[in-house]
Amino acid sequence: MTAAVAPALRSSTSRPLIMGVVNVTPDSFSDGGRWFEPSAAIEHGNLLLEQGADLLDVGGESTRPGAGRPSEEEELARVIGVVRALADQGAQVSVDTMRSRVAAEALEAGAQLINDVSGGLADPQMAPLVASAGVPFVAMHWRAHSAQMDLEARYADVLAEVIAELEQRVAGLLAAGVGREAIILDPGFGFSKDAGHNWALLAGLEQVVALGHPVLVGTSRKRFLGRLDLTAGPDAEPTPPTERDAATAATSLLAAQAGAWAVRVHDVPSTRDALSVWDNVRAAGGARA
Ligand code: PMM
Repeated sequence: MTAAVAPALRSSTSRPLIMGVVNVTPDSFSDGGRWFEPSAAIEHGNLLLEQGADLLDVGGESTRPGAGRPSEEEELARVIGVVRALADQGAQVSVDTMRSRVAAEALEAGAQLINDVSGGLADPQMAPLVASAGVPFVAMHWRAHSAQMDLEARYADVLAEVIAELEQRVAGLLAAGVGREAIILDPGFGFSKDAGHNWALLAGLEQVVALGHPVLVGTSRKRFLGRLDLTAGPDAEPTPPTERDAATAATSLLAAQAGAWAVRVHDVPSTRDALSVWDNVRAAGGARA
């Protein structure tokens, strides 16, 4: 079956879509369990929509470096009710999971997109599920689960290797029957990448976009944005995650400039404003031409 990126998931404006993060986890690095209760998660999702999110990414597994994995039952218990409640209210919902069963149940509950940080590598049943469901699928660049991911942050040329590994993922997904148009790519900021790798990927983002798939960018509140002074050395105290939203907004603007399809963020207003700046400058430039 040939899948397609649902028209509703396309940007109606020239700017990238804003994917608001709803982490239903007790231990995410970025918002540390604040929305762990389902009612709090649903309320938070609604707030993100009011603030201008185009879609919501609901996840029940923390992928912070070193994190352990919840059981499948635990992950289902965390996310399905939240997905259903938000989808029932008319929100476009993405489920952030590496497990095909969680993805399948989330689709039944109303999710419209599967966001798999492993790109289908963690669960061999994920690609067949995506192929038969015909839904858009985010394939992120990934090398290992959280417990080992920092050990895999070794590259001779991070941009070239991430692009080559994303191309391999696309080939694997196509071989499993996933439609080319269903595949959204993500370079996987912070996943088996140190700060230098993340900056290099951001600098080369246009080359990821040039692969011809919609590109999702998830830099929000990540470690490298907590250490902006590159002269300060690796032992400098990073700023807390919740104080990284201005830096995140700057990366959202760079993502827009590189042609990204969507940005995945925790704080919607700051990114919305940054993208409006980009949109307005583009419109003014276009009007002059
Ligand atoms: N980052 C996190 C979780 N899910 N999904 C995609 N596609 N891209 C990302 O960069 C990404 C993701 C980790 O961040 P969080 O713990 O704040 O959700």
